[in-house]
Amino acid sequence: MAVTSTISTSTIDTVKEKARRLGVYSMMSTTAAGSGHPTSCLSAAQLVAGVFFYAMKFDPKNPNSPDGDRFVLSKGHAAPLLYAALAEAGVFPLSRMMTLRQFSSEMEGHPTPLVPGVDAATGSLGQGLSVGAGLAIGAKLDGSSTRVYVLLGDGELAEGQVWEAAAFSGHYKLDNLTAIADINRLGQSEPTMYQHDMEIYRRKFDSEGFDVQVIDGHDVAAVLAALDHAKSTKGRPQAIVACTIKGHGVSFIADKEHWHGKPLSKDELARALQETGTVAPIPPDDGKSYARKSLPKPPDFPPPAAPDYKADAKVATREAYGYALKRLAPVNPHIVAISGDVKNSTFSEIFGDAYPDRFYQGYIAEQNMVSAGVGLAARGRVPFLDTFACFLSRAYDQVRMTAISRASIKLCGSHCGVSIGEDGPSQMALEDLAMFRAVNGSIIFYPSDAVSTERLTEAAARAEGITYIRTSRPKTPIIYSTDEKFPVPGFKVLRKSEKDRATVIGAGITLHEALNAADQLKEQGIAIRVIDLYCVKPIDGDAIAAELKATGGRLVTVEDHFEEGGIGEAVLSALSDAGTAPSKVRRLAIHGMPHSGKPEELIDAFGISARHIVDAVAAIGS
Ligand SMILES: Cc1ncc(C[n+]2csc(CCOP(=O)(O)OP(=O)(O)O)c2C)c(N)n1
Repeated sequence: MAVTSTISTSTIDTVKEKARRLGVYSMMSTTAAGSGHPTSCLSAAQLVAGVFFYAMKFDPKNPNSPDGDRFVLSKGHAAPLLYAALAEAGVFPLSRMMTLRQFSSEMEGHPTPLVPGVDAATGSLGQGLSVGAGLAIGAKLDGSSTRVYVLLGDGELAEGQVWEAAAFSGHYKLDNLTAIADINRLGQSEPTMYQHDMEIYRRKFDSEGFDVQVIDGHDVAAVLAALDHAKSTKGRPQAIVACTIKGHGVSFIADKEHWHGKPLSKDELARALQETGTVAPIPPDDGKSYARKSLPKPPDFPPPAAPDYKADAKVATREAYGYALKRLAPVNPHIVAISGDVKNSTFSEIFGDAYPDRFYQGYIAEQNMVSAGVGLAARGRVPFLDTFACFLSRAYDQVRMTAISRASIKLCGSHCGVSIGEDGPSQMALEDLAMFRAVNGSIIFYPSDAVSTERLTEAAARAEGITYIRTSRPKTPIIYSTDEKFPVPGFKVLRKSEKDRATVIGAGITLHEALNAADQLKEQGIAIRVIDLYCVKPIDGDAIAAELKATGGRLVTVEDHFEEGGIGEAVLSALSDAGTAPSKVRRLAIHGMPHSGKPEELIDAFGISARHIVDAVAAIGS
């Protein structure tokens, strides 16, 4: 319900004028660029002007300050409107805003954190409310009064992730989070499902625990009153559901279909400005970049206590991940964990039980979990996010956007491969290495024992960008002494002699099969070199090449993953980058559709057991 308030006429007039200018600048910059979404900007001009020039606590000289309020443009295609607001606020000159979409400019077609004032990349619709929830949780953890505003489109509200985020925000009573929904009736190709049925949107947000106000989004007095009311709301997030017109203020584009994503021609712009009024001429850009020079990085921290395992213990790497987080927690207060309702399988509950204030139940909403991690990272937190490795594929677009956000998040995927056994193929991750290898700048750890899991989890906490930790379900023996170091990139040579016939590379469960194969072959008088590829990306191709050369160039890779994009391909491409190739190679990987069964049975049936390694070594000869 809209609320009356005592906002002065001059304040309202000031914001009205700001909104007018933001609309004009959006049309001008998109016309200059020859592409962009002016009609999507015009529907939200009053909303954004209200946020930036009335509600937000915001220092234009330090626009990413954690002390300030945050704005997330979930409908990222309205970037020109955001850039106009930032320019009008004085973050950078208006002339820079006019470099929209140019190769030499940080003002890209959709926002990225290279633009001062932006925390996360948007443009893949549906993710902004989750980012906002992460920022809001981060602010609460910091004890900060920061508020977070998120602008969403109505077409965008069809994305399931928006409602994952709404449920999450409502559940955690994020009263420092305001969602503003720009209900302009039109999507890209046709009207939205609910068009201007405001009641549906009211009910949807209400059912997730939001305080909801339905307003006329072009009535500046109503917008400001709604923002005041949101600010004063305690105990729950707020939604301002704003009825708007796409292309508002320009008669020949307002509420018209087929104008989405179309800039005005120069003549059309001139006609539009006759209706909206003009602005002072904007000088040409001087070429000076305003791109942010530094983005949030994981803070450094002192070494944690050493892992503590008996040499003869058998511990699953998934369980060691939980111990690692718990051991890291006291030395790194920035660590926060979210689990997708599997904390008792991924073992993040070991951390959560010890540090309940830093653990969030993400429920079964992996997309929200990943994007909330981006918000947390933007606030200087070190987010560890976990689920079964196979379910991270549901959030692959969010992972991709994390890379564009240059955000440092840590993902742990447990239950990789056929070695999970009885649960069957729906629970087995067999594509995850391929998926994460393709992500720009990603780091992939695949530990084989509890000690390396702990050390690599520590390395993940220190790493910039996206780090993926692949853990396994079965218990495995301890291989390493607790003071072993695991450099990145790197691998460990676990069996080595002058007479090695072949290099066998495995990781996780297959490393143990390779060690078993080495023992069997030794009994036949055959020596092999065994490598633990604990870091699947990046790989030091020169160092692998040196080991390979010493074994006559004969290579066997063995992995609990489909052949495509896994360890075999990773090793071969690293060798190729190092200017070499194996003389003979066998790649043992999962082929065909796996099935329920006992782990050992499946490892053998799908061709990655010690027996198959022995055969592969025999096949590539001496
Ligand atoms: C996940 C995703 N799907 C499709 C698109 C392509 N796309 C860009 S804008 C848009 C329409 C958005 O409509 P709405 O959210 O109502 O925003 P408006 O432009 O109307 O303000 C679409 C389909 C996208 N960017 N992201």
